[in-house]
Amino acid sequence: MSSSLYVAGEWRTPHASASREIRCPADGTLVRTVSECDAQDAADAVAAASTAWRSGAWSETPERERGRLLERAADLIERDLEQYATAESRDTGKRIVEARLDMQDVIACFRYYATLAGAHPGRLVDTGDPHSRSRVEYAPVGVCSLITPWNYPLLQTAWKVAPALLAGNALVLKPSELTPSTAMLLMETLTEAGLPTGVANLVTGTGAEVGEVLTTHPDVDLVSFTGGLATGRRVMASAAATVKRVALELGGKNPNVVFADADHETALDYALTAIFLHSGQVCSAGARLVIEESLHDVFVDELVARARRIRLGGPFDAAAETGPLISAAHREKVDAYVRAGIAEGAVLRCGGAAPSDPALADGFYYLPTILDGCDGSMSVVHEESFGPVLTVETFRDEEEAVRIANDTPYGLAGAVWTQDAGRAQRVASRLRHGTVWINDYHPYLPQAEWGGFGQSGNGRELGLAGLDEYREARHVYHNLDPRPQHWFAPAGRN
Ligand code: TXE
Repeated sequence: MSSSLYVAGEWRTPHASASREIRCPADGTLVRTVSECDAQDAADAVAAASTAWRSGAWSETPERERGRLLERAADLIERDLEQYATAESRDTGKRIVEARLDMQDVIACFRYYATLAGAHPGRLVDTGDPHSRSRVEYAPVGVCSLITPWNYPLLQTAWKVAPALLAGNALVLKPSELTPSTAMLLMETLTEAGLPTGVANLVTGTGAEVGEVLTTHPDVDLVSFTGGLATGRRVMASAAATVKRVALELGGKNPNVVFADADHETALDYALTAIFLHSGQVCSAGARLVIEESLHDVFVDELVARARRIRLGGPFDAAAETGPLISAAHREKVDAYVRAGIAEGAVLRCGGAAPSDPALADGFYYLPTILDGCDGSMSVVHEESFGPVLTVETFRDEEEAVRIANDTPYGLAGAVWTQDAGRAQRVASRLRHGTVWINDYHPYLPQAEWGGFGQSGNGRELGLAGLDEYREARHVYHNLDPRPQHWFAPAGRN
């Protein structure tokens, strides 16, 4: 077993002797055994970050130099891309081609934040008075706890680490206990790129033990968390006692709205990738098909036919189109949502079970599933199953389409398909979701903000707002000609 506790620039032996086997969800093969760190290990990591932060070694490094380090990190990840992608595939079970794309997106994220170095230093403010000057400038927040999930392990890490470092913070990263490998590689990369000792630290372990310390420790100034809604609520409550800054990305239940005038072949094709990419383990997955009634029958029949043909397989199976779920427990959860949907009146059109193929028996696979005849009262429609499960709802007019699409406690992403440009814009501007696609699904850009309305979370990642999460605005007011004001009685007056 190699240590997975990276503190103050070295791989340390954790206090706890516990360990965890990381097994590939596609076939159960052992990937590696890592340390299951404890609360003391987490506190040590916070102490190291705090020391590095207070030393000023990074926070006082000019921002342009910090940007150059991000550039170097991007170059190194590019150099080691195959190693990163393989590690990510083995931890998550996702296809190697997808993992490679994820790594390209990681590189793009580091490069994007590198381009912001020195570009937004603050602004002068007009005081309206020639005898004063005023400016707003930015300071790092301090010590950041970055807590990430298992579906896009390094990508979601990059969205946090790159802006946190550009802004001059120190950090403690806690990856999902199921997928730590690429976070471990990242520590090596950042060190090789020249990051000062203690600025980036890594603790592997459970949310209950390590996560608890990272969200309550008084020396932590900010918590950025991506994960499930229930855990997000706990994180926010834990952080409240010391009024930490909190940024949450908590998934979604995203509507894919298809009008009858949409280009059918394209809408069909994208409806499949919207939900079945990475077996639905995508926070922005198009899990709710909201389709105009007149198009429903022909569209859903063809969707079902195509979903049945999707080929499941492991990361290195060139014929596979999508992979397994992350764990047995997660597959049970997904299946429970499907059962509940059927019990509440949904019609199972395909899937709804693990595949019978013996070649897939050692993995946590689940067949692409379509539930027809759904409505907003069903738990499978309003709660996130986070699996390859598509629910189908119908609408009769634009008003009803918008109402159904917004009928969710979440608000992360949604799409609208129509050839009527006016309608596309009208609907897009009424969707209460942080990302809206028109005649597309899934693209995102590092330079455009990502985040949710409603219970999909608060704060934003990516874009300039994604940097602002990690910096404090400070207003500096300079009186150029200070004189007594005599608001209160001057000295000597009775
Ligand atoms: O995630 P958790 P889980 C959703 C999806 C999924 C559900 C549960 O619906 O089915 O969440 O998945 C850490 N304090 N998403 O249970 O628990 C944990 O160790 C601090 C959506 O796997 O949210 C991990 O590092 N941290 C999502 C991280 O939180 C704690 C991606 C996420 O785990 C903690 C993944 C605690 N008390 C799941 N408890 C998205 N938004 O993309 C756990 N953690």
